[in-house]
Amino acid sequence: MAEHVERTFVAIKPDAVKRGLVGEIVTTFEDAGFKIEGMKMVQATDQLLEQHYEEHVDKPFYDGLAEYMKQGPVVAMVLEGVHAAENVRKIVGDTSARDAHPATIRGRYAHMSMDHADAEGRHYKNIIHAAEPGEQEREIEIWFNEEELHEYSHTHEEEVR
Ligand code: FUP
Repeated sequence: MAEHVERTFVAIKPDAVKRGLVGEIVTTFEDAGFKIEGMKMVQATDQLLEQHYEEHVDKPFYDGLAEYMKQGPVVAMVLEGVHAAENVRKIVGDTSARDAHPATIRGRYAHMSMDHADAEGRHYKNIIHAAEPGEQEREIEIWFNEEELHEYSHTHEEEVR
């Protein structure tokens, strides 16, 4: 892989799957030129989520987060591109839809805030997860086996990158 080309991990969360947003979200990443190296539907388990959210496992919101992530299947993806982790998070937008730019995935499909979720006693749902830079290989290993990831030549490698 060229110096700046990397893989990153994305999970389309159960609320987005239930809302029928999978196609739009996948299209958004394809339109930006990312190569899909792996994609599958997964019912998350407690064990998988404890590994994935190891930095949040002891926080007060963790139980609600885990319930939310188990309320239906997620679509797990590995995307490859230039500065992929950073660029995918830019497209995903701020954690809270209230703060997310309306051109981002979180800003386009929600207008929710953590304050409102807290006031209503609900867990905050934010459509999608994208790995922070430096975390992506750890997360890919949790969600995928290497044989589920595919190497092939993408048109963007020749025409756009
Ligand atoms: P992000 O990197 O944008 O996915 O956000 P974080 O890693 O900070 O948070 C992970 C998940 O925990 C988010 F989807 C939202 C949730 N969360 C809460 O529900 N409450 C909080 O106070 C912080 C995060």
